[in-house]
Amino acid sequence: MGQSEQEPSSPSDPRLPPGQRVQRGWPALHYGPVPRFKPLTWDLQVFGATALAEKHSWDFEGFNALPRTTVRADLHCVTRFSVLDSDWTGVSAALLLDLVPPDRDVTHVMVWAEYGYSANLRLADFAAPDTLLATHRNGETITAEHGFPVRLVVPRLYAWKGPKWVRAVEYMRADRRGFWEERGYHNRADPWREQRYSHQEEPGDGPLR
Ligand SMILES: Nc1nc2c(c(=O)[nH]1)N[C@H]1C(S)=C(S)[C@@H](COP(=O)(O)O)O[C@H]1N2
Ligand SMILES: [Mo]
Repeated sequence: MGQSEQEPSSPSDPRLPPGQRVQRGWPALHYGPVPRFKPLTWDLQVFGATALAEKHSWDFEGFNALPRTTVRADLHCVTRFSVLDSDWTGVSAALLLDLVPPDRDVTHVMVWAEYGYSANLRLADFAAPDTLLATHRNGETITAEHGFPVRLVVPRLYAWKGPKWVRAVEYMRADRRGFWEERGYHNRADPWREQRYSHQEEPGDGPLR
């Protein structure tokens, strides 16, 4: 659970949301096994309420041909460690929204990973300029345990909102809870407001349970 190598907390660091500590290195944290990458059958799909009412998919080669950007960002795990200053490179979620436009009444997306892991996001958080479908960190290809070939990075939210081993993005006309959001974690997950658990939710933060 990433308990090693925690630096003495420096609560004055303005990059640290409340209740977080700086983590050196990069622990791997996930539920279940690391999936094996199968290049011939791998695809990344966009489905649900697309503007054209058609599903879109890229194979591995097609996805890798998309233009990439790099953002420097921090990763905040709800278990209270933060990995600061990673340079993430990948396909920006905003570009994906341009390439496969959502229908005009789409409000949320569900990002799906191997084995059915999922995380729901408000469309505005998915469309944020620092949200990436990341393929590299600090110039190196992301390893299997960190989500190869593609993981979502949403720096403004707790890291469970960033599925590793992403396989699909579902456009939704209403909010629906993802994997951890169904299991007691906060629907919105803003670390700056310490939105850790679903019991903290206020009306409007999520769909009814
Ligand atoms: N597919 C999948 N993605 C996942 C998870 C998971 O269990 N499965 N865990 C999340 C959580 S809780 C965290 S903190 C980050 C950890 O990313 P890292 O292992 O690269 O540090 O991955 C997120 N993405
Ligand atoms: Mo986490």
